[in-house]
Amino acid sequence: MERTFIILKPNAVRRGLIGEILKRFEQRGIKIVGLKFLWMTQEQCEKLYEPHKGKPFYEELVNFMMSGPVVAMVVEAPRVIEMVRHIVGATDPLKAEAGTIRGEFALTVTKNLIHASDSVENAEREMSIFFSPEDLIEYKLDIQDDI
Ligand code: IDP
Ligand code: MG
Repeated sequence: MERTFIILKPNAVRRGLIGEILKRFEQRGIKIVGLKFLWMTQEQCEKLYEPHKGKPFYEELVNFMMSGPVVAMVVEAPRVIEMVRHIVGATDPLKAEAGTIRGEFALTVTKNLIHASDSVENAEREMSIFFSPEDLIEYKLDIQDDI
């Protein structure tokens, strides 16, 4: 079993796409173990995007991510890191496959709607910025034996 970290970016919230996006994870059988609605602080945002510091798009990205509230979540499933990246689609919406979240709803790289961790190490690091261990809930999904 594996966990990953997801953020629905401020434009996903402003565009009323929270339900549409969460539905895609739920219907796939992915279990939500942590969920928060929050407005990122500068400190949280800089920690999250620390690996991108110094890149040309860094300032724009940080400002955008703090432009409104976001939905942060931790989800659990077998091979979930790769699975979620697949559901999300390529970073550039132009290259994101049809049927992916970015491939269906996003237009530009900066405003590509959603963040998802790309490795076990980054998932651990990123979720710890927003969730403490006691925020993550252990329970059994009704569908768990059928997926
Ligand atoms: P990812 O979100 O698909 O993992 P990363 O390469 O980790 O993509 O980049 C983090 C975020 O930075 C992207 O989701 C996107 O919003 C933004 N970003 C990445 N590359 C560019 C770029 O070339 N121009 C503008 N924004 C970018
Ligand atoms: Mg990334």
